[in-house]
Amino acid sequence: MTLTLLIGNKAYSSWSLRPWLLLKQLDLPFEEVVTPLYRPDSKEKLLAFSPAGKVPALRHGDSLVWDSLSIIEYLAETFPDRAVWPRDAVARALARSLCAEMHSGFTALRSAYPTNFRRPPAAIAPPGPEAAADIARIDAAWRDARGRFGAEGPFLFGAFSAADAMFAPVVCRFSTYRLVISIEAQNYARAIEALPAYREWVESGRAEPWVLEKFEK
Ligand SMILES: N[C@@H](CCC(=O)N[C@@H](CS)C(=O)NCC(=O)O)C(=O)O
Repeated sequence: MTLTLLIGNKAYSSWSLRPWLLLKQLDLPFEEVVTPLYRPDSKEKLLAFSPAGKVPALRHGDSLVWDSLSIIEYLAETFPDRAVWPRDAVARALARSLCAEMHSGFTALRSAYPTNFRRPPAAIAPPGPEAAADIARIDAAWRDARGRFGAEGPFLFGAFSAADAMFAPVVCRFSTYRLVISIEAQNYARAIEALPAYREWVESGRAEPWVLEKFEK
């Protein structure tokens, strides 16, 4: 059964990157449908695929799943032989908590530093107190997961997991805007950036013809 993933512009769509990167890392073949966002016909195209009218969305046979976290859980359930979550229960509880925290939070960081894979790295305005608190919390969360569960590899829980997929767009924000993070967080970010799949996403985003001014401030 074919997996078909609906995604937005690779240059800007942080939510789309998450399931895309996870599918690649799990070595699950899939077809991608790229729909450029915020154009006059975008909504109609998104709604033709998913009733939520947003990316990402995944079609798999009769199943349609939307929202990056739901897609992650669907993949974990449908492909139990693939390591979507850490095998250890304590690590898995932390991984799920971090994913939920990322999914529903860090709004100050997100709005001050939009994901933009095309933008040449350069510092812009320094973070205000709320964005600085978001950055500090993410840095601490990464160090905590790596310190407790990361001994077997370079990722948050050693081997690549859903938690890394969820935080991958933050790696882009930290690098693009040259935000100050700890050496441990920098090393983790370098491990994500070294992934061939992550590189593939970045290159594809840079090659896209669409420019969205609201993400280019
Ligand atoms: N929480 C959702 C967020 C989905 C979302 O807001 N996607 C944005 C782009 S990254 C979108 O589809 N925007 C297009 C629109 O609203 O028309 C998820 O994780 O999938």
